[in-house]
Amino acid sequence: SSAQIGVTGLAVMGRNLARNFARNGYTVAVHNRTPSKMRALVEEFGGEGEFVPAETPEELVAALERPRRVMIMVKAGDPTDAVIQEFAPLLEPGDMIIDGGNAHFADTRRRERELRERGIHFVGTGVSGGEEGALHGPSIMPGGSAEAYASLGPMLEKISAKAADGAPCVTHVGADGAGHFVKMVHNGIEYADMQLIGEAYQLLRDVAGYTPAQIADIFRTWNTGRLDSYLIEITAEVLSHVDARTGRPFVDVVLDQAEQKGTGRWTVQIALDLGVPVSGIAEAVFARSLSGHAGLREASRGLAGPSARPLGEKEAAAFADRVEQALYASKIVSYTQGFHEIAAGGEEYGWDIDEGAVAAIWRGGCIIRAVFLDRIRSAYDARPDLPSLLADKGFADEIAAAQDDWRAVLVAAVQQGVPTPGFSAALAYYDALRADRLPAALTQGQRDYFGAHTYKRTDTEGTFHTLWGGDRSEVEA
Ligand code: NBP
Repeated sequence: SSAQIGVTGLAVMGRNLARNFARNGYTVAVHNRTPSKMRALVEEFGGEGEFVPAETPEELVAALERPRRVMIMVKAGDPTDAVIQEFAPLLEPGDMIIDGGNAHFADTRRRERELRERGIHFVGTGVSGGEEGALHGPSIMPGGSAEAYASLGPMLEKISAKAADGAPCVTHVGADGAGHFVKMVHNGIEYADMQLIGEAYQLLRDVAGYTPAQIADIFRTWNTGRLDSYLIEITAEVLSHVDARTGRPFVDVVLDQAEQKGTGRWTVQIALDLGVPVSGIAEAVFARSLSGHAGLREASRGLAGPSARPLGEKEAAAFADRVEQALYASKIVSYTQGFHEIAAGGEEYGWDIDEGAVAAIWRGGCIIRAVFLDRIRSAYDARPDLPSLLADKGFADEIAAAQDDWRAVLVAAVQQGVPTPGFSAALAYYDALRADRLPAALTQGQRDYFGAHTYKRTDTEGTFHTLWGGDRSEVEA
């Protein structure tokens, strides 16, 4: 019994995480339901470090030092419960089960509670960065108890990605499901980032008239500035890729129907429950669903509307600069919304989440890694009770400087019929927040008219109702 950690579930993610632990000097017991995958791992990568092959759950558990740490990397949902059922009876109080799959945080809360009753620590942890991240260093978002983190944290810090300043991209996010909650919002923000980049591309293509190769160069330039990020970098790569079969731009031969696995949808569903406006993330999820409705799109193709009239060379370059401003401002808004959801989740579930620390661990390893996250971290460091990212003077100033261009880009998009749900939702959110008065007052009047739902007044305390069907006098409710 010498292994510091056991990994069960050795598909792409589990295999690479096990290798990452081994490469960092840990002895790793490895197990998979179908043992051939376990044997293949040991055969192919056994030279990278110390692996203890386990054919059965009993063998895996027997190989571990105490308190035991068993990491589960299987398909989220029922398979995770099945594996917990298999391992929990073999463990003792003080031992730990770590679920690194993409679990729904509500499942993680339930599992944590059930295992806690048996004295077993359950650490639901978000792991971002795909298979490459798992091998070379992911961004890790563990929940669970502080006691569990004290024992597990140093190992996670070792295998995690490191930010540019050398800080490990892992932090104890909060109790029970906090880690999976934050991972969920991370994915929602990722959807929004991708949608905004997609809209920028479409505008550069249709309004500015650039080719995919030219747009790739524009993204490369943007990637040297404040938009510097993994997603902008790979966007340039995808746009400059030429299809070998046809010689056409790759982006022109791919079916334009985006798929999704569900974490973006969860982010929006939970935001609806929490009453948090994450309109940018919601538009990103809806944009993917819309793209997939092939029949509906086919039936709508003849609908009237303007077609884009590409700009001349000089105007196009100026327009591209404006699109950069619009993209950056919209990005600030979607992170504002995502961090609002994290704060609201923390309040609802009693997690003490340090938003600045969350921004910091997203700086490396994960899909949304970006220079921008340093800014968010600094904003929260400067003011831990920041009510909204837009309340940070730096971000507010940047939006102030960007907004004329942001609005001009949207005017062009609307006039030329280019759909920009992400840019538009972000601007509407911004304008609604800064408005002196919202039509919510009228909504309250309508609700009181048809349903006697009452309203409050701006000039005096109390709750009121107008006798709409009578003499329209006001009564106190
Ligand atoms: P998969 O999600 O494809 O799951 C395959 C693994 O689950 C195999 O080891 C399989 O064993 C095992 N498994 C299943 Br399915 N049902 C089982 C059961 N009833 N009992 C025991 N084992 C069972 O693997 P993955 O793509 O490596 O992802 C693992 C986790 O990490 C998932 O939760 C995923 O959402 C998450 N994640 C994935 C990525 C990514 O980029 N792929 C990124 C971040 C997080 P078998 O070999 O015997 O069939």
